[in-house]
Amino acid sequence: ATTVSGQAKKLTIGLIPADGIGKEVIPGARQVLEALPNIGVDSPSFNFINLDAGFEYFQKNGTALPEKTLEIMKNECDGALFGAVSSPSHKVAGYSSPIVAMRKHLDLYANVRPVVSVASEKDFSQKNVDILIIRENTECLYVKQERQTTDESTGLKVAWAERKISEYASRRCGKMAFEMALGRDKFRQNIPLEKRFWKGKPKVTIVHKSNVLSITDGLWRETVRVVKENDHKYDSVDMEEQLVDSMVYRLFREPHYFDVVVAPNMYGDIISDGAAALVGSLGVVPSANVGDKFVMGEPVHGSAPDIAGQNKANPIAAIRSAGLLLEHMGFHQQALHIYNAVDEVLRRGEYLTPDLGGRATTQQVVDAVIKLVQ
Ligand code: GGG
Repeated sequence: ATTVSGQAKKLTIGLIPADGIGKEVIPGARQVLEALPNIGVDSPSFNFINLDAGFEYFQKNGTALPEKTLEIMKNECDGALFGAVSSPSHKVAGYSSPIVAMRKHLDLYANVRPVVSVASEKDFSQKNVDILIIRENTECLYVKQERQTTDESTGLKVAWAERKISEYASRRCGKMAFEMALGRDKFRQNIPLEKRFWKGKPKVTIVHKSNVLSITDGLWRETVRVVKENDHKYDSVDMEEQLVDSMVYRLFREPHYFDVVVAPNMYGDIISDGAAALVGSLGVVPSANVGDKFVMGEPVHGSAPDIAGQNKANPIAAIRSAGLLLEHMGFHQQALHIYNAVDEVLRRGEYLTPDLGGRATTQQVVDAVIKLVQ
């Protein structure tokens, strides 16, 4: 769907705000994309298509992910931005998480989650954290093969969940981790050494629990290791492993120890929410769901029903996710422009939402970013 008129590419972006604060932060991210000036010859312009999904949509229409949303994304969009979904914690007949389904249908096999410190006037972030978490995005326990039986001896219920780890998915996720470790290293070479958060060789940490789950996590660990061992291209990247429990401990004690972290779906989900606490709030951590043919930006935070509709939600994670979307579509300069504007707003500390100790509204933060982007 990318068209070229003169020098400018027109990108069609699907917007799926979904539930809760998704409806506030995704329009904010859209405004920032619309405000991007022409930078370089490749500067894109945008065409947006609003698309439905989510639990609120399910309650009105009986489906959480209409066919039409998937079809438009596949056939008309160059990329997408997703907000947040509030799946209930109990089983609801006919309901299934739309974000889990979208990642699967669009084959968005890696969820890329940068967690980076910002030196701010306000003291909300640990210093010198620069971690890229890569979460496998299509399998693990999130294949949702659950069932319930009754224990014959006690007559009590037993719940089971099947976990899938495939060599195919582990390999491509591992490859993504080593490629990104090389990419980050190349990018850092342009930053003076004293200003780099990470000063050493690039490093990939493989997260697993194969001392207990020797078949599933064992396959994950071995497959990711082999990605490096079989390709000299990755000789300059250090590789190490952490059991997921010690990984969490170390993440909180020594966040500077990590560069790229690659994890199966559920460990990656949990670790990245935890890591957000190191840099101020879940409200600042973005992600991109990346496949070979499609990218979907998505803030790491959820739908936050407690603050939804109050113009209080932090739009930074969604704005950075729009930047990540552009980055993974090859528009590096434009992405950097967004990241720099966001970092400056955080650094100045004048417009911060309540999660970062401020009083600014969602729209005030969006406006502050736009002022620096234009
Ligand atoms: N943007 C991330 C998000 O919505 N997180 C909440 C979450 O993980 N939801 C899963 C679901 O509700 O299905």
